[in-house]
Amino acid sequence: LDWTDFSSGYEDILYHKAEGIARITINRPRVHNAFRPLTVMEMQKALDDARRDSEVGVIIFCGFGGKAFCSGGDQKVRGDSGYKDDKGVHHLNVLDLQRQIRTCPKPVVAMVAGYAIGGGHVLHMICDLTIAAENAVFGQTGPKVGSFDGGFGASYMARLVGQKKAREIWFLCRQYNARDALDMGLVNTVVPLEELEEVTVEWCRDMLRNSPLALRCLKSALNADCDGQAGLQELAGNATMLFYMTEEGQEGRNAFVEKRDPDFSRFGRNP
Ligand code: 1HA
Repeated sequence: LDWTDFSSGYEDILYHKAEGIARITINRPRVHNAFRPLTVMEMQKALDDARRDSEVGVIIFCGFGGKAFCSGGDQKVRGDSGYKDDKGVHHLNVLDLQRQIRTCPKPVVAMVAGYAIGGGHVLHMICDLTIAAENAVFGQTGPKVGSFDGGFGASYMARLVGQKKAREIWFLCRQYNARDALDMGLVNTVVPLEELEEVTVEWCRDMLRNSPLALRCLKSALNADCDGQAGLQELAGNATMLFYMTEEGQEGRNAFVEKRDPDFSRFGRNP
């Protein structure tokens, strides 16, 4: 793909777009792409841009270099109540990014080469699809390094792999290879590292050929099953959007703007 570079102004990430695909790359290979608060803020900003860009239909998350997708929170900037930014303020802002990925109405694909560990593992799980390279390594480390993600990191993991496996992954902090991950239902497919981007782009192109509105409604429907009232809000937001697209919905608006009573009489009542 002929990627156009939009990385200017970002320090910790690279941001590219091509043919309806946006690609957000964590660019901290010296620490296996661990994230600090700035990294997360930049990922949020790029994801927001990709969401608003009507030319973009799918978003890829990945890590720079073939060795790591993301190794979680940068333990070297971990303070006593969160991860420190340049001003010394403590953050757990990756939780906001997780919600942003889930509520993004466009599919988000994790393209995983190398380590997806700790908070980096949770990030790939949150994404709609995961394409893993054969060298991918998955696992949680929280109980080893004095952390845990009891939110999506626990409950959504259990939805993906079941309760027994989720407890094993969190309680033992083992590492799993790509084949294990595929068997557990943690990833969608495993491909040779050299083919990782090619296959990911192929999957993206398949989605781009399909109805964006159908994908949008399906994502919110699948979210709604897990996300309680917030999930229903998302799903219902799409119902409202569809209603706005109908003549029946538009009659209400027109009547108000034209200062007359609405006439809904021509709209049938389906059984
Ligand atoms: O749990 C949460 C949260 C929960 C709730 C709310 C918010 C949360 C936010 C974040 C997190 C977490 O992510 S906690 C889990 C944090 N991550 C980890 O515990 C993984 C730490 N890294 C490792 O275990 C290993 O590096 C590795 C299994 C991924 C790879 O091992 P390997 O191949 O032996 O490489 P290694 O030599 O360890 O790493 C290469 C360099 O990268 C080292 O740099 P050096 O010290 O030699 O200069 C290493 O320190 C650095 N590095 C790797 N991971 C991190 C890191 N530096 C800072 N933070 C890291 N996470």
